[in-house]
Amino acid sequence: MLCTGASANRDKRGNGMTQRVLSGDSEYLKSGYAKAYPSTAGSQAAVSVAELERLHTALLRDGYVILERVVGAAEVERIRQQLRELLPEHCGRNGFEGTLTQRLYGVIAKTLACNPLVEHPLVLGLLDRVLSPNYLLSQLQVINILPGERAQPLHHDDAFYPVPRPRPHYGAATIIALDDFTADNGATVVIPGSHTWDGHAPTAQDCAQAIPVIMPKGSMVLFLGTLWHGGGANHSALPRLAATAQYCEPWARQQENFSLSVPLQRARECSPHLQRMLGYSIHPPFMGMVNGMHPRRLLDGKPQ
Ligand SMILES: O=C(O)CCC(=O)C(=O)O
Repeated sequence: MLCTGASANRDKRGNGMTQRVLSGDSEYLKSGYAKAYPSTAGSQAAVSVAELERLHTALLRDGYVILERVVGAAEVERIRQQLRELLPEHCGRNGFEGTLTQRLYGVIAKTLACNPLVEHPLVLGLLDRVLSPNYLLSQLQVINILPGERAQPLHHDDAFYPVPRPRPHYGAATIIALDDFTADNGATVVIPGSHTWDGHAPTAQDCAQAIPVIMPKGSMVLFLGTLWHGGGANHSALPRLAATAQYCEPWARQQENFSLSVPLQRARECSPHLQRMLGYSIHPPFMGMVNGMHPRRLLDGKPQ
Protein backbone atom coordinates (compact mmCIF):
# COMPACT_ATOMS: atom_id res chain seq x y z
CA MET A 1 0.00 0.00 0.00
CA LEU A 2 2.81 2.38 0.86
CA CYS A 3 4.39 1.94 -2.59
CA THR A 4 1.31 2.97 -4.51
CA GLY A 5 0.43 6.14 -2.58
CA ALA A 6 -0.94 8.62 -5.14
CA SER A 7 1.05 11.53 -3.71
CA ALA A 8 4.34 9.74 -3.21
CA ASN A 9 7.40 11.89 -3.95
CA ARG A 10 10.66 10.65 -5.32
CA ASP A 11 13.78 11.02 -3.21
CA LYS A 12 17.10 10.13 -4.82
CA ARG A 13 19.29 8.38 -2.22
CA GLY A 14 23.08 8.58 -2.36
CA ASN A 15 23.32 4.81 -2.89
CA GLY A 16 21.68 4.99 -6.28
CA MET A 17 18.44 3.45 -5.00
CA THR A 18 15.28 5.42 -5.51
CA GLN A 19 13.10 5.63 -2.42
CA ARG A 20 9.47 6.63 -2.65
CA VAL A 21 8.43 8.83 0.25
CA LEU A 22 4.89 9.68 1.21
CA SER A 23 4.14 13.33 1.74
CA GLY A 24 2.19 14.35 4.83
CA ASP A 25 -0.96 15.02 2.80
CA SER A 26 -0.99 11.57 1.18
CA GLU A 27 -4.23 9.65 1.09
CA TYR A 28 -2.67 6.93 3.25
CA LEU A 29 -1.41 9.13 6.06
CA LYS A 30 -4.58 11.19 6.18
CA SER A 31 -6.97 8.28 6.06
CA GLY A 32 -8.45 6.81 9.19
CA TYR A 33 -9.15 3.09 9.29
CA ALA A 34 -11.01 3.46 12.53
CA LYS A 35 -14.22 5.13 11.44
CA ALA A 36 -16.50 2.43 12.85
CA TYR A 37 -15.00 3.12 16.30
CA PRO A 38 -14.67 6.86 16.90
CA SER A 39 -11.99 7.58 19.49
CA THR A 40 -13.17 8.13 23.06
CA ALA A 41 -10.18 10.45 23.65
CA GLY A 42 -11.12 13.71 25.32
CA SER A 43 -14.58 12.51 26.40
CA GLN A 44 -13.79 12.30 30.12
CA ALA A 45 -15.83 14.26 32.68
CA ALA A 46 -15.37 17.99 32.27
CA VAL A 47 -13.03 19.85 34.61
CA SER A 48 -12.59 23.59 35.12
CA VAL A 49 -10.83 25.04 32.11
CA ALA A 50 -9.30 27.78 34.25
CA GLU A 51 -7.82 25.15 36.59
CA LEU A 52 -6.50 23.15 33.64
CA GLU A 53 -4.91 26.29 32.22
CA ARG A 54 -3.22 27.03 35.53
CA LEU A 55 -1.88 23.49 35.91
CA HIS A 56 -0.81 23.28 32.28
CA THR A 57 1.17 26.53 32.54
CA ALA A 58 2.95 25.29 35.67
CA LEU A 59 3.64 21.91 34.04
CA LEU A 60 5.28 23.46 30.98
CA ARG A 61 7.29 25.88 33.15
CA ASP A 62 8.55 23.52 35.86
CA GLY A 63 8.19 20.12 34.17
CA TYR A 64 5.88 18.94 36.99
CA VAL A 65 2.76 20.03 38.81
CA ILE A 66 1.07 18.89 42.02
CA LEU A 67 -2.64 18.03 41.89
CA GLU A 68 -3.53 18.43 45.54
CA ARG A 69 -6.14 16.21 47.28
CA VAL A 70 -7.74 14.95 44.08
CA VAL A 71 -8.66 11.57 45.58
CA GLY A 72 -11.01 11.48 48.58
CA ALA A 73 -9.92 10.00 51.92
CA ALA A 74 -12.38 7.08 51.75
CA GLU A 75 -11.21 6.12 48.27
CA VAL A 76 -7.55 6.36 49.30
CA GLU A 77 -8.28 3.99 52.19
CA ARG A 78 -10.15 1.53 49.93
CA ILE A 79 -7.25 1.50 47.46
CA ARG A 80 -4.67 1.14 50.23
CA GLN A 81 -6.47 -1.87 51.67
CA GLN A 82 -6.61 -3.66 48.33
CA LEU A 83 -2.98 -2.90 47.49
CA ARG A 84 -1.62 -3.91 50.88
CA GLU A 85 -2.90 -7.45 50.30
CA LEU A 86 -1.25 -7.62 46.90
CA LEU A 87 2.20 -6.18 47.62
CA PRO A 88 4.90 -8.82 47.20
CA GLU A 89 6.95 -9.78 50.25
CA HIS A 90 10.18 -9.38 48.32
CA CYS A 91 11.91 -6.13 47.46
CA GLY A 92 13.46 -4.86 44.24
CA ARG A 93 16.27 -6.59 42.36
CA ASN A 94 18.67 -3.66 42.14
CA GLY A 95 19.32 -0.12 43.30
CA PHE A 96 16.91 1.30 40.75
CA GLU A 97 13.95 -0.82 41.82
CA GLY A 98 15.18 -0.40 45.38
CA THR A 99 16.42 -3.20 47.58
CA LEU A 100 14.12 -1.94 50.35
CA THR A 101 11.22 -1.18 48.03
CA GLN A 102 8.27 -3.42 47.23
CA ARG A 103 6.95 -3.07 43.69
CA LEU A 104 3.67 -4.47 42.43
CA TYR A 105 3.72 -4.98 38.66
CA GLY A 106 0.94 -6.25 36.40
CA VAL A 107 -1.49 -4.21 38.48
CA ILE A 108 -4.54 -4.26 36.20
CA ALA A 109 -4.57 -8.04 35.95
CA LYS A 110 -4.55 -8.21 39.77
CA THR A 111 -6.85 -5.34 40.75
CA LEU A 112 -8.91 -2.58 39.18
CA ALA A 113 -8.45 -0.45 42.31
CA CYS A 114 -6.01 1.96 40.65
CA ASN A 115 -8.01 2.50 37.47
CA PRO A 116 -9.78 5.65 38.71
CA LEU A 117 -6.36 7.14 39.47
CA VAL A 118 -5.09 6.36 35.97
CA GLU A 119 -8.10 7.95 34.29
CA HIS A 120 -8.70 10.85 36.69
CA PRO A 121 -10.35 13.58 34.55
CA LEU A 122 -7.80 16.19 35.62
CA VAL A 123 -4.95 13.88 34.60
CA LEU A 124 -6.54 13.08 31.23
CA GLY A 125 -7.25 16.78 30.71
CA LEU A 126 -3.58 17.61 31.19
CA LEU A 127 -2.37 14.68 29.13
CA ASP A 128 -4.69 15.79 26.31
CA ARG A 129 -2.66 19.00 26.27
CA VAL A 130 0.85 17.57 26.43
CA LEU A 131 0.60 14.33 24.42
CA SER A 132 -0.89 13.45 21.02
CA PRO A 133 -4.47 12.16 20.82
CA ASN A 134 -4.83 8.50 21.71
CA TYR A 135 -1.76 8.49 23.96
CA LEU A 136 -1.25 5.18 25.74
CA LEU A 137 -0.70 3.93 29.24
CA SER A 138 2.92 2.81 29.28
CA GLN A 139 2.95 1.13 32.66
CA LEU A 140 1.19 1.05 36.02
CA GLN A 141 2.99 0.13 39.23
CA VAL A 142 2.57 0.33 42.97
CA ILE A 143 5.70 1.37 44.87
CA ASN A 144 6.10 0.91 48.61
CA ILE A 145 9.36 2.44 49.87
CA LEU A 146 10.29 0.85 53.20
CA PRO A 147 12.13 2.53 56.10
CA GLY A 148 15.88 2.61 55.50
CA GLU A 149 15.64 2.70 51.70
CA ARG A 150 18.25 4.85 49.99
CA ALA A 151 17.45 7.45 47.36
CA GLN A 152 16.74 6.02 43.91
CA PRO A 153 19.15 7.20 41.19
CA LEU A 154 17.74 10.27 39.43
CA HIS A 155 16.45 9.57 35.93
CA HIS A 156 13.89 10.75 33.40
CA ASP A 157 11.18 8.33 32.37
CA ASP A 158 11.42 8.52 28.59
CA ALA A 159 15.21 7.93 28.58
CA PHE A 160 14.78 4.54 26.88
CA TYR A 161 13.59 6.17 23.65
CA PRO A 162 17.01 6.64 22.05
CA VAL A 163 16.62 10.17 20.76
CA PRO A 164 19.11 12.78 21.99
CA ARG A 165 18.02 15.70 24.17
CA PRO A 166 17.00 18.46 24.11
CA ARG A 167 13.79 17.17 22.59
CA PRO A 168 10.08 17.06 23.40
CA HIS A 169 8.89 14.65 26.04
CA TYR A 170 7.59 11.34 24.67
CA GLY A 171 5.59 10.59 27.77
CA ALA A 172 4.34 11.84 31.11
CA ALA A 173 3.71 10.22 34.49
CA THR A 174 1.83 10.58 37.73
CA ILE A 175 2.89 9.47 41.18
CA ILE A 176 -0.11 9.24 43.45
CA ALA A 177 0.50 9.60 47.19
CA LEU A 178 -1.32 6.87 49.13
CA ASP A 179 0.57 7.97 52.25
CA ASP A 180 1.43 11.56 53.07
CA PHE A 181 4.64 12.43 51.21
CA THR A 182 6.97 14.15 53.68
CA ALA A 183 10.50 15.52 53.53
CA ASP A 184 11.94 12.35 55.06
CA ASN A 185 9.72 9.37 54.13
CA GLY A 186 10.77 8.82 50.50
CA ALA A 187 8.68 11.48 48.76
CA THR A 188 9.52 11.68 45.07
CA VAL A 189 12.36 14.12 44.42
CA VAL A 190 12.31 16.37 41.33
CA ILE A 191 14.68 18.86 39.74
CA PRO A 192 12.40 21.72 38.68
CA GLY A 193 13.00 22.87 35.11
CA SER A 194 15.17 19.86 34.19
CA HIS A 195 12.68 18.83 31.48
CA THR A 196 14.29 21.40 29.16
CA TRP A 197 17.87 20.22 29.69
CA ASP A 198 20.15 18.94 26.97
CA GLY A 199 21.62 15.44 27.30
CA HIS A 200 23.73 16.08 30.41
CA ALA A 201 23.19 14.03 33.54
CA PRO A 202 22.62 15.96 36.78
CA THR A 203 25.80 17.40 38.29
CA ALA A 204 26.34 17.76 42.04
CA GLN A 205 25.20 21.36 41.65
CA ASP A 206 22.02 20.23 39.83
CA CYS A 207 21.33 17.61 42.51
CA ALA A 208 21.47 20.35 45.12
CA GLN A 209 18.43 21.88 43.35
CA ALA A 210 16.39 18.68 43.76
CA ILE A 211 13.35 19.05 46.01
CA PRO A 212 10.98 16.51 47.60
CA VAL A 213 7.37 16.64 46.42
CA ILE A 214 5.66 17.14 49.75
CA MET A 215 1.93 16.50 49.48
CA PRO A 216 -0.86 14.96 51.53
CA LYS A 217 -2.16 11.51 50.63
CA GLY A 218 -4.80 11.63 47.90
CA SER A 219 -2.63 14.10 45.94
CA MET A 220 -0.51 13.36 42.90
CA VAL A 221 2.43 14.84 41.06
CA LEU A 222 2.22 14.84 37.26
CA PHE A 223 5.45 15.36 35.34
CA LEU A 224 6.80 15.23 31.81
CA GLY A 225 8.89 12.28 30.62
CA THR A 226 11.96 14.53 30.30
CA LEU A 227 11.94 15.67 33.97
CA TRP A 228 14.78 14.36 36.15
CA HIS A 229 13.37 12.79 39.31
CA GLY A 230 13.61 9.75 41.57
CA GLY A 231 12.20 8.10 44.65
CA GLY A 232 13.55 9.71 47.84
CA ALA A 233 15.39 8.06 50.73
CA ASN A 234 13.06 6.87 53.49
CA HIS A 235 14.53 8.06 56.80
CA SER A 236 11.21 7.65 58.61
CA ALA A 237 9.93 4.68 60.60
CA LEU A 238 7.04 3.95 58.22
CA PRO A 239 6.63 2.82 54.59
CA ARG A 240 5.68 5.26 51.83
CA LEU A 241 2.99 3.85 49.54
CA ALA A 242 2.32 5.25 46.05
CA ALA A 243 0.88 4.21 42.72
CA THR A 244 2.47 5.45 39.52
CA ALA A 245 1.09 5.55 36.00
CA GLN A 246 3.28 6.31 33.03
CA TYR A 247 1.81 7.35 29.69
CA CYS A 248 3.44 7.57 26.26
CA GLU A 249 2.85 8.97 22.82
CA PRO A 250 0.53 6.75 20.73
CA TRP A 251 3.36 5.91 18.32
CA ALA A 252 5.85 4.85 21.03
CA ARG A 253 6.26 1.36 22.50
CA GLN A 254 4.62 0.85 25.90
CA GLN A 255 6.87 -0.44 28.69
CA GLU A 256 4.34 -2.97 29.91
CA ASN A 257 3.09 -5.37 27.25
CA PHE A 258 -0.57 -4.89 28.11
CA SER A 259 -1.77 -7.14 25.27
CA LEU A 260 -0.11 -9.98 27.15
CA SER A 261 -0.44 -8.85 30.78
CA VAL A 262 -4.15 -7.97 30.75
CA PRO A 263 -6.41 -10.83 29.63
CA LEU A 264 -9.18 -9.86 27.21
CA GLN A 265 -11.89 -10.53 29.78
CA ARG A 266 -10.12 -8.23 32.24
CA ALA A 267 -9.82 -5.50 29.61
CA ARG A 268 -13.60 -5.75 29.10
CA GLU A 269 -14.03 -4.81 32.77
CA CYS A 270 -12.11 -1.55 32.24
CA SER A 271 -13.63 1.73 31.15
CA PRO A 272 -13.43 2.88 27.51
CA HIS A 273 -10.67 5.33 28.58
CA LEU A 274 -8.58 2.56 30.12
CA GLN A 275 -9.26 0.28 27.15
CA ARG A 276 -8.10 2.98 24.77
CA MET A 277 -4.94 3.60 26.80
CA LEU A 278 -4.18 -0.12 27.11
CA GLY A 279 -4.05 -0.28 23.31
CA TYR A 280 -7.61 -0.95 22.16
CA SER A 281 -7.28 2.13 19.99
CA ILE A 282 -5.79 3.23 16.70
CA HIS A 283 -3.15 5.86 16.09
CA PRO A 284 -4.17 6.88 12.56
CA PRO A 285 -3.97 5.58 10.06
CA PHE A 286 -3.16 2.06 11.18
CA MET A 287 -1.00 1.68 14.31
CA GLY A 288 -2.55 -0.74 16.76
CA MET A 289 -4.65 -2.65 14.21
CA VAL A 290 -5.51 -6.32 14.51
CA ASN A 291 -5.89 -8.18 11.23
CA GLY A 292 -6.26 -4.84 9.46
CA MET A 293 -9.15 -3.77 11.70
CA HIS A 294 -9.82 -1.83 14.88
CA PRO A 295 -8.69 -3.73 18.01
CA ARG A 296 -11.94 -2.88 19.81
CA ARG A 297 -13.57 -5.58 17.72
CA LEU A 298 -11.85 -8.06 20.04
CA LEU A 299 -13.53 -6.51 23.08
CA ASP A 300 -16.89 -6.72 21.31
CA GLY A 301 -16.27 -10.38 20.42
CA LYS A 302 -16.51 -9.63 16.69
CA PRO A 303 -14.77 -12.01 14.26
CA GLN A 304 -11.28 -10.97 13.18
O1 LIG B 1 8.61 6.12 43.85
C1 LIG B 1 8.91 7.24 43.44
O2 LIG B 1 8.70 8.26 44.08
C2 LIG B 1 9.57 7.40 42.09
C3 LIG B 1 9.78 6.10 41.39
C4 LIG B 1 10.32 6.25 40.01
O3 LIG B 1 10.56 7.32 39.52
C5 LIG B 1 10.58 5.05 39.23
O4 LIG B 1 10.62 3.94 39.76
O5 LIG B 1 10.79 5.19 37.98
